[in-house]
Amino acid sequence: RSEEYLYRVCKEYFNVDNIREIKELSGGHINETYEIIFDDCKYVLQQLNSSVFYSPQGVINNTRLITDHIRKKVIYEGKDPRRSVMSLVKTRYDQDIAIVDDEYWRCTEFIENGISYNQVPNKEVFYEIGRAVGNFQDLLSDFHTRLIDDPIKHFHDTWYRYQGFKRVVALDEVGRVHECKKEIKFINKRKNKLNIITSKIEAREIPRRVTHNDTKSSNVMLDKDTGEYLCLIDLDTVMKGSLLYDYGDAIRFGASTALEDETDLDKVGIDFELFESFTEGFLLEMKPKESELIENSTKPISKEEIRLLYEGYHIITIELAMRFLVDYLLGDIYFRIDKKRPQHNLERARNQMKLVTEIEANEKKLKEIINKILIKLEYDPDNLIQID
Ligand code: GN1
Ligand code: MG
Repeated sequence: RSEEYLYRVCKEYFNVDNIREIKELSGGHINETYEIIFDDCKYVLQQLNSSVFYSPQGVINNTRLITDHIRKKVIYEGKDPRRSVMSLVKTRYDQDIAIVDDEYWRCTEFIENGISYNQVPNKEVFYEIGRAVGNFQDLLSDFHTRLIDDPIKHFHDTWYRYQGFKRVVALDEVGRVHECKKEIKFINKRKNKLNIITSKIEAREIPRRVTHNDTKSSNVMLDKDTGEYLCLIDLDTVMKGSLLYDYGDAIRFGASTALEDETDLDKVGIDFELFESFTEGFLLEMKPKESELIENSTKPISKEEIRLLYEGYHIITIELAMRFLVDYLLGDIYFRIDKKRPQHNLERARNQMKLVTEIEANEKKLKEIINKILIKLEYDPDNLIQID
């Protein structure tokens, strides 16, 4: 990005004469992000990738609605709204988005003294992250699903993605299928699992909720001093979905013993202590509080959802393996890759497949941990998962 261009974007929002520094923030696989530093404050400026989000304006409208809703609630709860919810900054012309040379930019307030983790350092941190994810669900439980658009169609529609995967394999557009025979077989072998959650949503056996859909630990802000959770960031994928995927995706990423693109597969496994602490934080927040006895049907987690928590973790991990593999087979057009690693997406796919194998080998153990937490949190015994 040229400095000249970035300044033109900034000009939509600020008096650029006062900018001290513009720093690029790396980390995300999709959007481009910068920190804009002034003498006494900071902002986060982000380009919305319009080949991923077909309607950036739709994304930003969702963010506006959701953050306004959450802001009212956190103020009511006596929390600091500048830190307990992401805040969009308006342009000079009072818009939530700036369009500069046909590119879409969005600006948010920098959250002071916050921290987020690419790798979870200990169980206390992951417990708080679990609470943050559960609390986000709680804050949005009374937000009507019809008020928001789907910024990406069929995002966690694992079954639909599988149909796409089969087409990509059949077409073999960039001639990489022969390198990935084993990986393709791995996905095909699990095909029957892939529609478990989506079909239950369709059948209304589990609720369609407003969910975050990208609950990586790096998208959760905690207070740097106290360690307590502040809020979820990266709200681009907030849309209708299942909380099982929010639960599963957070654990997939955060309770793995290695990073998502680690190539030494012996290092990739499940950190059971982290699995347990996240589950506890999450289920604590998902439990109905005494004061709000259930009028709102989607409020507390349902028995059927509890029964499927393990599947949420298992299926989202297969989904990510499949998504990385598909992108490799298409010639790396979606996820940003490290230029020095031509097989980066294939490496990510293999990493996730190793994790899937570990999850499957430990199904019973994982379900037992979930049950242990349900008992500890005094959930109705009726909710315990049957283990066979
Ligand atoms: C992408 O952009 P980032 O890194 O927050 C992706 C997620 C994946 C994640 C895997 C819009 O998220 O779905 O889980 O990479 N976001 C989109 O690390 O596709
Ligand atoms: Mg994201």
